Amino acid sequence: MERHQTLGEFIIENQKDFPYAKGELSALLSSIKLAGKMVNESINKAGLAQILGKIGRENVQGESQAKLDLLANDVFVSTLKNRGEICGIASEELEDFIAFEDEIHKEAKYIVLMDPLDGSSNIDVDITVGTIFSIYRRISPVGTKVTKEDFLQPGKNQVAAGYIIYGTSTILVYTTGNGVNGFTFDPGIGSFFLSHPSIKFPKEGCIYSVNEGNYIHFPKGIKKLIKWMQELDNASKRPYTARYTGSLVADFHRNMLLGGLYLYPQGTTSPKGKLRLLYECNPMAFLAEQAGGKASDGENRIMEIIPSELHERAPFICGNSEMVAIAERFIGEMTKD
Ligand code: P6P
Repeated sequence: MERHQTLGEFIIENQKDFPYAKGELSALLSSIKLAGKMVNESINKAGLAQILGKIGRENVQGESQAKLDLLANDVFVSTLKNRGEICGIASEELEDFIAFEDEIHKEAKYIVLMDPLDGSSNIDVDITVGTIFSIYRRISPVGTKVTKEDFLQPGKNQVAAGYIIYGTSTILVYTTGNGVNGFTFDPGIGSFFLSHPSIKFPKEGCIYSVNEGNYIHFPKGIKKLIKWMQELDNASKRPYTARYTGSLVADFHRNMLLGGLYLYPQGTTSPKGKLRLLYECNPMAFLAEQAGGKASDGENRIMEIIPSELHERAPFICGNSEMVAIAERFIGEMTKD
């Protein structure tokens, strides 16, 4: 009987793509897989285990923290630390990065940045949420304590990135720079199986994802773009449709499979937009480019931006190359006026 390849088998089979790695990256990806299974299990029974709701505290972003935000953060930090392949980790839920200072971890080559549970405001109403991760090789000397500079690298330096989408299925999607592959979790067996090999954006897309409640705050070019997509007689002659869940992972995943554009532009109330460059924009940008798409801040390639702060934000326009190019054209035309 033909069976799908497991994530573990896929990771090992593709380890040869990293001649310099002696399996550390493979072990790190496997620890992410394990943590994802543990978070998935908690999410699926959240309503029964009294782990829904807020904890009455705000994170460094000023966003109220959900109980599952902290649970997911703790699961990923402890599981990745225990595997011993990273020298430090940064998270949306932690003000500063964590340096693992024992001898074993100081010898590790990799660092991870993550949003342990993206879209968590959707949890209590049972809408899809996700985990986003981004992996870099450290730039400080192996054997020393990890530094802030290790975390403030441009997105083009990522060695791997991905997300786990906790939806009608739980799917781990990742890239190591050799394309994008998706693995669906089979809870009966407890393994992820290759279900979405070599994912590519469809050439054309007709979905756009933006919070139109912020329309009055958008730059003129974005307003013009949204109205253009809503007109039936636009040059593309393709009726666009709006889909927005308030969960980046869910909107990105759907748009990558069906063809679409995700926008979180800057606005008068958020001069650099809302999404965080290091653990939302960059990993999704890596995936988008590996799937034949694009990701920009409206002018510049997202993965070229040199970060200056751990939690800095960036305007984010990501999806089909053709749709991102149209958005950049509208923005460019309006800035010339
Ligand atoms: P808004 C979730 O908080 C998040 O970071 C993304 O997952 C999501 O796309 C966006 O913010 C939603 O923000 O302002 O539309 O609620």
